[in-house]
Amino acid sequence: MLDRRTLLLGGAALALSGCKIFDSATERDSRLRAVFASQEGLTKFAQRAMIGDRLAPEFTEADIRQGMRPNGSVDPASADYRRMANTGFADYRLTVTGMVETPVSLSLAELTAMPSRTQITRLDCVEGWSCIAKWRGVPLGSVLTLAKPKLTARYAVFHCFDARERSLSGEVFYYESIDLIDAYHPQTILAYAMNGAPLPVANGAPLRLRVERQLGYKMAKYVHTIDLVESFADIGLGKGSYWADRGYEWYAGI
Ligand SMILES: Nc1nc2c(c(=O)[nH]1)N[C@H]1C(S)=C(S)[C@@H](COP(=O)(O)O)O[C@H]1N2
Ligand SMILES: [Mo]
Repeated sequence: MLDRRTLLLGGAALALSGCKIFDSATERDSRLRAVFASQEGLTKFAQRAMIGDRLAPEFTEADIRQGMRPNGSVDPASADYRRMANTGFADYRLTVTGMVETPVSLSLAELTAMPSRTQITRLDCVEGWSCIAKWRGVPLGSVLTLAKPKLTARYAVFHCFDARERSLSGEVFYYESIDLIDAYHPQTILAYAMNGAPLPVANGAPLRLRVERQLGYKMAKYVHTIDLVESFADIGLGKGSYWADRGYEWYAGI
């Protein structure tokens, strides 16, 4: 039978092994320690340990029961975006920059010519609803590989065309970020088609991220630039995303 002493010893042993993880992490990389030590780091670490490389569930055509409910921005107002939308995004380019060996700029034609992945997946919004749709796009990993991320790059930051609000220092544009583990996950794609048709403006045309093991707000719509960074401390309010800057979790695992 467990007595109080055994419990205490067990607790001490657990605490010790916990410290050991932190200490060896400290020796290797002090930033890693900071991540583990934070509450969010613990949540992310635990979720990662449980999901591993698992795929998010995929569905069948019969599971697509309704249109894809648009949420957040549905029609970016910037002049640049309006002009592009009016010409079928013929002069759209995706820029991949930052900590890469070869910055690249790709047209929609170039993106759609790359090998694609199609997946029927669900978007779960933090507001409590979800929608299933069929997405087709280019694996984000293939696009990053073209740009050759430097070894020190840790996050992909997605910059979007839609301003969500106006602050004293100007317009505040939507942005998101994921780490390179999620970026190279096989279901992480830059989608340009939805339910067999070009991606509608309301759902993020011409290109939006699908990162299937996280909540809807991670799936940046209207992406124009992917910036590879070592830290997102200097971007926006420093939390790695428009919504993380406003109190939501950066790692929104489901
Ligand atoms: N650029 C941009 N991306 C965005 C948003 C946004 O307002 N702007 N809203 C997010 C939220 S909260 C959700 S739930 C999904 C909604 O995607 P949908 O419009 O295709 O349903 O987009 C996400 N991506
Ligand atoms: Mo959302």
